[in-house]
Amino acid sequence: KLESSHVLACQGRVKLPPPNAGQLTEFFQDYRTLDDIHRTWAAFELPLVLEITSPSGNVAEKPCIFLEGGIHSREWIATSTVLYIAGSLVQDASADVQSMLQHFLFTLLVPVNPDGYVYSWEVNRMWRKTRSNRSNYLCHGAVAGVDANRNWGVTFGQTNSAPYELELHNPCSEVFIGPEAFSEPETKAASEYMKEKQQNWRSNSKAGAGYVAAFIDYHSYAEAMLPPWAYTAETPADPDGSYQTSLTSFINEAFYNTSGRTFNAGADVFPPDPGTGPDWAYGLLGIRATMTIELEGHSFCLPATQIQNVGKEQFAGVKALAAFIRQH
Ligand code: ING
Ligand code: ZN
Repeated sequence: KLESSHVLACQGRVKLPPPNAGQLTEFFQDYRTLDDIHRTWAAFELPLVLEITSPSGNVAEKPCIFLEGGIHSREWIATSTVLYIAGSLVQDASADVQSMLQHFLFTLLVPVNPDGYVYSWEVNRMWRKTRSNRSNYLCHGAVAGVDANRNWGVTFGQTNSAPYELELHNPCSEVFIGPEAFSEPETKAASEYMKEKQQNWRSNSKAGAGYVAAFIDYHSYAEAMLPPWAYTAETPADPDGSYQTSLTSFINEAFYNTSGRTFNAGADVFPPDPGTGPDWAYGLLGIRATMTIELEGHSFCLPATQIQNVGKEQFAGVKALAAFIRQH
């Protein structure tokens, strides 16, 4: 359960007592996290990925659905939702989930930015960026951090807007791109995982190495599905563009059937942003089923009572994604 002090912290930069492991466990009980994740946060700067599949079939050959949440630390519902999906994958005994697990390997990276996540609990609820500490990139003498969703090696720092360019290079800005592409261990690790899988598949396709079939990066809060491109309002050329439009419509049907609402969808829903994860996954690795999903909320401080609703809605979306990939 979310403590009321944490809700209050949403209104400003309130210094909170650090959450202890017990509090976190209690908080996550609602969506069935794995205790190992807490130990991972405590022991490493980076989380390990969760790889979830069924024992039947050759795991190495299965196409991979890569889901990540919490690249921006204050977007707590993104972290909770990927954990909820992990819980559903291991606990849902229904035939469609079992069939999905026979066909796919699910890789879940959550939270992508664990020290930022802890910082948003302990010190500043509104912290968005990484916590990398570079003496030559400080903001008023303090850790500047990098916007990990501007730090991927695609269209890095590219913009037509002069004021936005200044922001992208300002360490105090919420969209600071960092000293170079993949300067952050978070983006480096996530991209290396996907790149390695894709390279093995290309060089080894006769042996049936699995490829990355889908990549979803969960954020909050806009209730939107954003397929490529993020760096421009344009949609990729067909057939990929119409594939992505059909995919978001199909997922929207699943959302509607579960939560009674649909999300805005399209490449033009947000103003252009360079250096984002989904643009890299599509542009560099050719993963067609790629998007950002902006979850529900009217603030970053969604009440804890919404954790399960959003989790259920998004798990329905993941099942639709898997079904769509198998059909097309
Ligand atoms: N929004 C996204 C951000 O990184 C976004 C918006 C999504 C931009 C996808 C580009 C691509 O700023 C949040 N809430 O972080
Ligand atoms: Zn975000």
